[in-house]
Amino acid sequence: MNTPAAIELNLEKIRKQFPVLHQQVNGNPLVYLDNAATNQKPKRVIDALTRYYEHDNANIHRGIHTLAERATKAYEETRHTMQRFINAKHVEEIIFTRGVTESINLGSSSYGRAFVKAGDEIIISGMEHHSNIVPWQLICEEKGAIIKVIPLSEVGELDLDAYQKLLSGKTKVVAVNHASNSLGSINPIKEIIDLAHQVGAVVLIDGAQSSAHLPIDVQALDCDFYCISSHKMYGPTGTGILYGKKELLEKMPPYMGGGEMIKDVTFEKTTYNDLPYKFEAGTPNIADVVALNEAILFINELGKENIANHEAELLSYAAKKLSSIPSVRLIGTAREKVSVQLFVIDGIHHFDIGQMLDTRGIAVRTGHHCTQPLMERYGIEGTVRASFSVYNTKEEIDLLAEGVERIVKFLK
Ligand code: C6P
Repeated sequence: MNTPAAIELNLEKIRKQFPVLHQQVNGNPLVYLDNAATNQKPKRVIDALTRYYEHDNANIHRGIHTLAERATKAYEETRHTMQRFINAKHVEEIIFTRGVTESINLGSSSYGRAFVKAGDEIIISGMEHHSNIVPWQLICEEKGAIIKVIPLSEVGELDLDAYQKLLSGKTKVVAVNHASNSLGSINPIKEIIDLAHQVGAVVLIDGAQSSAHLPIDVQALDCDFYCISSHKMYGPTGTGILYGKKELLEKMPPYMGGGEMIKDVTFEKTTYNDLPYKFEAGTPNIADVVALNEAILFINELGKENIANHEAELLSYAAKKLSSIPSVRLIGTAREKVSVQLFVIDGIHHFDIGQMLDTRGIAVRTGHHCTQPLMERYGIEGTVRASFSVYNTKEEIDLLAEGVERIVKFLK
């Protein structure tokens, strides 16, 4: 893994690499604070997409002509870069998907179909995204298995004592996020994984909110599955990966049938391709996978530690500024967090806040953030969410705080 020395990031230089940031929205310079939904793309990623379509476009793993070979090479190069990015032992442990949602569905459906049976238990946490709840409910419904939920404290930290009590010989799978898209909490996944392994359960980690911010070493973590979306780490939409331990993936049945995932087809019987192709049926999202390579290199060159340090500074600055505004209430104040901050203003609907901020060019997310059970835990319907990325500045947070202050003054 590439770990450049700790450096102060040159924000001006970084911002120049993101064309989308340099525009006016509703007559104001864009302040993009919706990075947990999807972050923006540096020019090198956009250029890689164009370059691919202008020079190399062909289907992969099929043709023997020059373009097909170039396209295949570029696609497979991203697999190798991703292998190094998460320190996977084998390159065939990296399966390209459409993103975390598909990665979790692939994992839950294929592993679940083969190994989950009636009466088994699947543990998730109270701060999961719907993508890490519903796929497990589907498999539980099909198999007669049961979901158990790890509770969390008021500040947004998982209750590990309660987790230990939930674990038993019946636990087949533990599925939790590395970092919460709503609360920002970074979960102690190494401890969660080790405890699950003690009862023989496999562990799937939803890495949607960690891949751009936290170091990931799947071998050190010893997780069984790890899911990543490209578009949350400066890469294109529509692609991502499922990492799975080779010995597990080999035992799992295919998720989808079609071209590419087969060795031999007759009307009587089909034999399946080797990993990773067994799980990559059909023509994949070649161009976006190719451009994802540039996004990983972008992160590596800046250094995740440097990115994380900058974002941590932004987060604590934002938390301080927002909490000093009368009637603003922060939700999610765990000790370890990625750069996501939820807040509500008592008496003002979050949609109104979002809309009024948009008139000032400030993009935030409002609503339940695809975590309805979590909102229920806090007795609220939704919140405003500001989430920060490597290109954000303290000046932008000042604009957010000023906007919120005005809304409070205007509406109260
Ligand atoms: N969260 C957000 O605004 P996809 O959409 O498949 O790339 O990722 C789904 C997903 C799964 N888990 C977590 C923790 C996530 O944050 C997300 C996506 C976005 O918070 C869009 S809902």
